[in-house]
Amino acid sequence: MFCYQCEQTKARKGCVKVGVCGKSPQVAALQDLLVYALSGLAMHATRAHALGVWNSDECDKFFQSALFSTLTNVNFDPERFPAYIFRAVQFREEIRAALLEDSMRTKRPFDEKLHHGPAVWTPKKGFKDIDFLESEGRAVGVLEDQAVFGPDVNGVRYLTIYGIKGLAAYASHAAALGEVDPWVPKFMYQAFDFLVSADPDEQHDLGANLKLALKVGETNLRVMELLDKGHRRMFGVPEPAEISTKPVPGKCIMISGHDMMDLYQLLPMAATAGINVYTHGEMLPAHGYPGLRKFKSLVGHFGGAWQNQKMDFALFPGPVLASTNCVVEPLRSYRDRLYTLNDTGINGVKHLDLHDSDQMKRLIEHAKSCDGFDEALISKFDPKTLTVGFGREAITQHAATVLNAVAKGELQRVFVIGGCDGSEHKRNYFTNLAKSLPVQTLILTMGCAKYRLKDLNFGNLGNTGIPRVLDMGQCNDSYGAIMVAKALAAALNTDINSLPLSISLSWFEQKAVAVLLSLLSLGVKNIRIGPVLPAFLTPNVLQALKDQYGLEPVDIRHPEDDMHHMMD
Ligand code: FSO
Ligand code: SF4
Repeated sequence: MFCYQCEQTKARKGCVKVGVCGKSPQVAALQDLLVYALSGLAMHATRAHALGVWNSDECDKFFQSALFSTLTNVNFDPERFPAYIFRAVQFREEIRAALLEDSMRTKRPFDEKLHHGPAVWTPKKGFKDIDFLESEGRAVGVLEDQAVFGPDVNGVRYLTIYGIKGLAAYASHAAALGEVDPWVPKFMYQAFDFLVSADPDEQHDLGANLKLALKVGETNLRVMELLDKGHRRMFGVPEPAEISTKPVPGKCIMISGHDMMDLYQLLPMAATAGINVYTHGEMLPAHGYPGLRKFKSLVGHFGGAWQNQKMDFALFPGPVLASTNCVVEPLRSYRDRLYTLNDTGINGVKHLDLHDSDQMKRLIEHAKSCDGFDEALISKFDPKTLTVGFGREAITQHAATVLNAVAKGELQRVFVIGGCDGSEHKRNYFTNLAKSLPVQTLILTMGCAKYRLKDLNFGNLGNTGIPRVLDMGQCNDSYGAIMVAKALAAALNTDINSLPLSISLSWFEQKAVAVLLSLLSLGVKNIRIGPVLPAFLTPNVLQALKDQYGLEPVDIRHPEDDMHHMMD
């Protein structure tokens, strides 16, 4: 195996024996093969769309969901991948039939490029032989591409692929909320088509590849806009709210991940059954939405960021649902209480469909059979209060106060500290950076990176009554931060890069890659990224990004130096 798609990759080069995340070589090969099969589908879809001879919402949805299954910490179950691969080939053949029919009818020549590689790949031994699929997958990964394109161009190709994976994940969340834009999957097909079938000169051109990567960022902006719209339409505008982490007595279920629709599905059923629901990790921002808070069954939040799940899930006295990333191989102590949903999967762990009433009944029975919280257990926890819900609306409501604070010198700079969290000690950098900031600063957080600051008290900004740390929500709510920055720039009659605003991006996986590309596509400069740089970007490519966008690595050992540079 060779995988270097996330920040924790082995020795900052690539996982080769087994993933640091726990991904097996078999799953790595099956995921590579799935991406290969999807690129064959994309080649056909691009041509069929251009000719107007095929369109399928179902295929668009499948394409996004299949890509989502290959993100870091989503699906570790080898048994799930043959079905994804089969479906990708099945859709490809459906589109091929439409293209052939069109060619016969119109006498338009059938594209030669559709006679090779992923356009025609079918497993000789069928789709059920996992070992055979694994051997096929081993021949179509990063290293095989690198032999063709060289490290620089290949790095940018994978920047695009990982960005599209993040984009696909966000598009899946948006689709769950009923928000789709057909332009988005069309772009994804075209991007994969470029990667596998553009003319060789273009495929090897670093500039053309960088342009495509930025287009991924631009498309991701649209997807984050859809998500923002969907969340508000379904659950209302987020409002600041304080949540105690003190559990309450009673039987319980916990839900982690990003998919608020899963929580929305769960809450009424839990309410009817008298089961309390807790959020975990990236579900915390749910408490800011009026349309979710209205359910009495949503009683609180338990635990910290995704990387604490082994401890948090083990302590939780009820079933735990992993709606999306990040889920990891469970401990034996809670394995039988864990359920995966949607595209998440763990070998041997129950997979649940929240829309299946029989499965839901069994989940509720399971919760009733678990211990739940009682006073003795509750007394073992040290409760904290978390504040969420500072969406773009809550912040822009205070725009006049903020601008006044700028004029009075009470506010010198706004820092965005957002993105992912992770277990590495070096991620303390983001805590230390925040601690080093002068009191005349505001800090906007989003994503699970917020957990790095949750135990600290930063007080208020001068006499404004505005807390210095404002949590804007999930990682996709970086869209809201962009809207706030645009509003501030408009009010001050300037552009985003001239604002007293610094961005420190804590990246871990492919959603963060998509967000970074979105920021670059807007021309945002001088972003600092860490704790370490993506292994797939070579020194030459990083230099190009530094020259063009001022992209800098964080200085892990000297957050104060970074603070001074940014304040200057
Ligand atoms: Fe975190 Fe995981 Fe939201 Fe990521 S839970 S690390 S960027 O998946 O998606 O912030
Ligand atoms: Fe390694 Fe990350 Fe790939 Fe897992 S997802 S195998 S940790 S690079």
